[in-house]
Amino acid sequence: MTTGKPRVLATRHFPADVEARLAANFDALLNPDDRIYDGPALVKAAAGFDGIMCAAGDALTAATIAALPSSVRIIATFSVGYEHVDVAAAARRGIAVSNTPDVLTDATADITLLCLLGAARRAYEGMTMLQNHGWTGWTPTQLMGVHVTGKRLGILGMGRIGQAVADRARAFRMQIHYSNRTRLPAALEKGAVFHPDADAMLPHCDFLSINAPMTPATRKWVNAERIARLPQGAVVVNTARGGVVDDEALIAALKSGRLAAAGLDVFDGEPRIHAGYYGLPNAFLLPHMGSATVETRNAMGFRALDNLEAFLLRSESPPDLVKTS
Ligand code: 8YV
Repeated sequence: MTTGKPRVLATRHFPADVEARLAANFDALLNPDDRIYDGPALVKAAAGFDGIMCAAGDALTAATIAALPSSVRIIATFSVGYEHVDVAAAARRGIAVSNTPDVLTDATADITLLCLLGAARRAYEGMTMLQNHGWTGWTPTQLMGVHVTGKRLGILGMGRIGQAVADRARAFRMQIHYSNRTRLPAALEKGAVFHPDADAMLPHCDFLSINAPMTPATRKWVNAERIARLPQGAVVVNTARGGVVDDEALIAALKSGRLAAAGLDVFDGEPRIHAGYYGLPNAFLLPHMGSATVETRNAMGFRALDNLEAFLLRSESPPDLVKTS
């Protein structure tokens, strides 16, 4: 039965309030079992749909987008990152692409500090000791970690999330260094030291936080050569995209003690993460939880819907239209 409303295919099971609004405003096909569509399955499922609401992890490659039915006019991703959508291929088909900026900035910055502190203060080792009944008592030298307050934090990628990380780190009196394509105005820089050359920033980073998107230029950016430029015993934090880190190099540096610790929320090829991370005591690892609060996931869903509604219900440009670079 057709409702006369535009048709939207949801590739994932989204939060209840988001699905309720999706179902109220569109003729929506939900995915209550959260079955993952591969490319061919997505192409098949999208027949007759006007829009697709997808998420990171859905591989909307050039080939998949080229094969989408002509009914599809918009792909709205439930994420700020959109490296999983071939935007140029979508543009060639005249398909609009939108993302969800702003609404996950705070949650992601919060989890960056969790990773930074968890790594520096050996939270994983402490929790494991306790949970394994291995704590025989306090000792003066037990689980001594890296002091955070007053240290230098280098941020690669000073966009919305990088700036929110810097704001939080200032509460720890950290000295902020950053590298970004463009220098921020003084009001946003707030005294942070700008490094036009990201490599030149590395010797100043007791802590390095990756907050840059995944692009061909950032792929495996944290490699053996760059790790060698960091101070001995530095801590690396990544809450952006796993592909920005060369896992082999990071794991080797964690094993050798060249780096004191790493705090990671994202992984290349997730959820099949590099086996070398398992059992590494100085790796504080989370399963891509940066935006995982009820408030944030609802806000992401509503933001994706704002875009679908503007485009499909009101024939307006989606407010968060992703532009081809
Ligand atoms: C999301 C993210 O949860 O929005 C992003 O880019 O990395 C995550 O926080 C995920 O991508 C959902 O699609």
